Amino acid sequence: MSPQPAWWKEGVVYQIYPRSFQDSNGDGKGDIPGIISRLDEIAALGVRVIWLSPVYKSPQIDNGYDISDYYSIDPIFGTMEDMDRLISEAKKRNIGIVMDLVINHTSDEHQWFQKSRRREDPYTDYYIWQGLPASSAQSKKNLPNNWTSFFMEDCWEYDDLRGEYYLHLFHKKQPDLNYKNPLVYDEVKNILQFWLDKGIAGFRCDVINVIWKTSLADGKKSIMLTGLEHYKCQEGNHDILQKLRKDVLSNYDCFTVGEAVMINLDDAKLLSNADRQELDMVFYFDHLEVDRRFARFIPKQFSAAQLLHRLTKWQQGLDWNAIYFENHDQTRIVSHYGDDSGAGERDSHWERSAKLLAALQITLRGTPFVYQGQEIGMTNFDFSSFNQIKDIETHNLNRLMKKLCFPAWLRWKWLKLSSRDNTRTPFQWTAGEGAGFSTGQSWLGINANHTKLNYESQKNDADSVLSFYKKMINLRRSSEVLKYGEFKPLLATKKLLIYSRESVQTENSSYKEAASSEAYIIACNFSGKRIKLSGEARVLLQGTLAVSNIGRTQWNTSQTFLEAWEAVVLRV
Ligand code: ISL
Repeated sequence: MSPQPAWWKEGVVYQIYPRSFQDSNGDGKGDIPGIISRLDEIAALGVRVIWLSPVYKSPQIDNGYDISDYYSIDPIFGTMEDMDRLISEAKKRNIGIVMDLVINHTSDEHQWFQKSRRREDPYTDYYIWQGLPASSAQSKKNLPNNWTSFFMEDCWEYDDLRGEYYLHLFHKKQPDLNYKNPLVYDEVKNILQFWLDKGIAGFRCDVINVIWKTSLADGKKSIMLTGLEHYKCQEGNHDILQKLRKDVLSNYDCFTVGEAVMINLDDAKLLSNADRQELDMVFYFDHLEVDRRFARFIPKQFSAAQLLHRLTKWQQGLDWNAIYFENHDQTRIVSHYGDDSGAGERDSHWERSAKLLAALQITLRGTPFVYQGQEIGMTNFDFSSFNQIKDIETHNLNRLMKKLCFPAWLRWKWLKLSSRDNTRTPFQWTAGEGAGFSTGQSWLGINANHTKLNYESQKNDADSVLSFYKKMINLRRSSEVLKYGEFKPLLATKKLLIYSRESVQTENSSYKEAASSEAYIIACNFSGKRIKLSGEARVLLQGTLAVSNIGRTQWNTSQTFLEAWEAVVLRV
């Protein structure tokens, strides 16, 4: 069934992590005036929406995902006037602004929490408070239950003033809101209305599938997230999302994309399929964990066949997908699924694999989300020790692994690969001092490869990674089939995957008959070596060359191999 057209399905979304994008006042942290100064560059990429990671007032314990006031901008990022200017200046370039909605928890410095711990009505039950457990049997640590947090700690913090424990699924300075309290729901409604009335284009909803805790009973012991079964995708959670849609979101021309942790396909359908009237899209993690165990923390072998298998599940399983390869919690895709050797050099495995991953992402079915720096092929950080890392999750995981007697070399090897700081290093605008990001001391280390890998050296280079992203985004914009056509897996091996995008046909017309209408075949070689094409692959790869990432000018249908890290997009 072909998806209902919508503007947010047609455009590309560009995610900005304000702290690392562009600093305008030399304090070493990016800010809103810095983003405004780069709107023309963003518009030149052909994006239709900017997703802004949090800029609200915050103690910045978790870089803004700990909000102390939803109605004001944190001074490190600027003022509300700056925010209004960003929304209007972006609109002039036909770019909508999507805000990050972090409502599973607030900062413990939010006035709601300060009043709640003092039992000041009506805030007394705005959070999830528990007295000391009746019998210590409940939890050997004498905590209300045995739940473990996303940041590898216990989930309960005792508050002396209140004389009770409060729940925090993330850091102890991020207490969870109590959605069983209708006043909390009203507060959230007001936040949505405030920002939508400012003319924003929608919300990216942070961990939006864990906000309703059905019970606080002990969870089944598990290596990660003990207790998850009591708060993941609960009925109450779906009710809240349907109410927010009916009460607020449906009154505006906007869209929502929800980050949904630990979900399977059925969970995603309930959260985002059109007939559910909840979210418009969800971010799942499955497609980025092909070569990982335990979320993204422990590496294992990559397989192109496994990747195609997982992509196919979601591509064909959901009404509409949110297609992302990077964000501020993940690692750089060229270092993850590609090969970042020769970073910044022409026709290196870095350049080829960065372009291959662009061709793959932009030709999948769904709304593409491009993360800042991905469009120039930024790589994982080049840190050499833990003290260069700022991310609380990485430090907590290191502490836990140390307690479990993991040797230092192994802890560094695994955490270097998975740390969230890999995508948080400052944007590499130039080869110069501070990479054109800041004239001050940047809050996080700048990758030394910025001398060769930077926006400035790519912007006027027709064969750069940046130009390739622009080409792919343009191709998608001009193609109904790349936007709305169905996705079909055709062939996959350990290193090679081939799939097609074709206009939605009724079931009784075979593939060949459909040749009359526009269709594309995409083939990607995920290895640093030339691979021989099987007979079956050669039969499939019939068509005229639309895009090549290695400078081919035509596709010879008798082609018998793909070069190292080669991708071809053929029009059939
Ligand atoms: O990526 C993760 C799991 O693989 C976790 O790092 C992440 O904590 C989880 O996806 C939730 O992320 C969101 O909420 C967190 C915040 O730290 C993340 O930056 C945000 O994306 C708490 O608000």
